[in-house]
Amino acid sequence: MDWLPAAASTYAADIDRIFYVILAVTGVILVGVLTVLIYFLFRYRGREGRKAFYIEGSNRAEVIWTVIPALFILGLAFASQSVWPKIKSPDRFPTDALELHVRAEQFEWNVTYPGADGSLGTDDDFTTRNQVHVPVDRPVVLHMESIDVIHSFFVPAFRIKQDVVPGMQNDAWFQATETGEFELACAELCGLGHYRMRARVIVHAQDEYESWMVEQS
Ligand SMILES: [Cu+2]
Repeated sequence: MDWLPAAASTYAADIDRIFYVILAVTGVILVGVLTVLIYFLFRYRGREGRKAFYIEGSNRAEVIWTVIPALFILGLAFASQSVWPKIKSPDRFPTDALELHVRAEQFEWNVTYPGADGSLGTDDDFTTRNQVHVPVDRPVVLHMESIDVIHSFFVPAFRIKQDVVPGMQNDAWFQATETGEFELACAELCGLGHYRMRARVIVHAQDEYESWMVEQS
């Protein structure tokens, strides 16, 4: 459906599927509860000569309305098991990935690239500010740090959102499936300039990326 942002990463469709399942389950429950609520508002409205009466409560009803939602939540947890660990568990990150270092600070994203030698922490590393350049169809692992407060790395088109907590290294990965420009926004209210803590993610074709790298380093 096109009211979601473009789905431009390998796991975007998996995330969307879970989103729609949860939306359907909670949507049906919402409509059901509201329908009963509105019906009861009319059915039991105050009327002349009608006395209020006291309800003792029912253990059976309580067990039913506790167990059924609990089963739904367990079901959703199991249904998402094939997706969540694949995206979030560091031990399942792609191993052949391009590794970038991301330093978040009030109010910008600084991205360090490995340069021509392909490894971070060497002399030919270089950094861009509020721009993230990545190649298409290649996994990218982000090693992220914040130097001040909590920020959150959010690229809606890739369905990636990862908090970046000061004092920790927070890793995340994605693999873009489309070339073009996408928005990176900070998704954690991080101060007065939070609204302008955004960057462009530029997804290059593979060969174009190589030449961009060489140009920069
Ligand atoms: Cu921020």
